[in-house]
Amino acid sequence: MGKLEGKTALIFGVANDHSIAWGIAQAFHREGAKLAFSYAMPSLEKRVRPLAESLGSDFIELCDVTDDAQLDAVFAKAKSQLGTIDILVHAIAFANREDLMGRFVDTSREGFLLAHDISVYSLVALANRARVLMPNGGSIMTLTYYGSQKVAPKYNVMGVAKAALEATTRYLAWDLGPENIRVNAISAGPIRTLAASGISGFRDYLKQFATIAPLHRNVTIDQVGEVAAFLAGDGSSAITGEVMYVDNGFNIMGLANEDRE
Ligand code: NAD
Ligand code: 0WE
Repeated sequence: MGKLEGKTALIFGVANDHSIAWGIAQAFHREGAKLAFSYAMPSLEKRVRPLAESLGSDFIELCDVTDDAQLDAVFAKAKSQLGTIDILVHAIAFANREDLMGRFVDTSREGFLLAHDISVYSLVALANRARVLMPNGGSIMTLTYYGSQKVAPKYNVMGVAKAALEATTRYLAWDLGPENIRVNAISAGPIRTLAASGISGFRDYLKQFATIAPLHRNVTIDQVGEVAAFLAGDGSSAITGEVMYVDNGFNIMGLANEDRE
């Protein structure tokens, strides 16, 4: 029997079959969860619908997380169509492309607020709507990156937003603990997804990562999915407010050793 049998998951952040959220959805499906999906823009429906349907899902709703009315609509639909949920996945980030090049010091107020609205506040907005659909407790998770802790050149305003996202994870864990809702973050190593494809030099970034990481390879969306399934399930019932690294050990390193291998 699957670890997530009898559980329902609402997943935000599938754009295509490279998305980390898609790796998570597939892992949840293998463990027997019922799945529901939300996508950001009308143009994504043609990609997301067939993917969702391939895992037996018929809940596929539009929601731009910057719009409270769309947030309310998707949760109203979830209440009527799903009843209660057990798992919420937040795999959403966005910053203006020009803020992911050049210098952080040049970030505009508008760019800073946009990155934080979409990449951080959205977790609060989703959690507060999800918790009322979780009368039996639940598991909420988000995706973060090590650029929150240490400077990753060009990650810039996203690094600052990820630091806020990780703090948000902890404050939500404290607030929702009494409702038996756990809130955790997965800090994934770099993966070539739609969000990464716009980044110049990402190839070298992946190569450098695999050189430095103790396991000397890159991370896959399936590997992130397996950890997400663990965080979603009862096996992690004592874990909340945590940032779990799924990065082949990259984050433990202080100095690189270019000679090894
Ligand atoms: P992705 O492009 O597949 O997913 C990002 C998602 O955010 C997309 O589905 C996009 O539609 C959605 N999104 C953007 N603006 C939105 C809005 N206003 N409303 C609703 N949805 C919106 O890329 P991904 O790499 O799978 O990213 C998922 C998460 O993983 C992000 O939080 C990202 O920061 C994080 N992450 C990525 C990597 C990496 O290297 N790819 C590493 C660590 C963490
Ligand atoms: O979180 C991310 C990427 C998030 C992201 C990506 C884009 C590209 C296209 C947010 N907004 C946008 N806006 C766009 O217009 N990652 C962890 C992947 C990533 O992005 C980087 C990285 C890594 C790793 C950017 C610079 C340096 C490293």
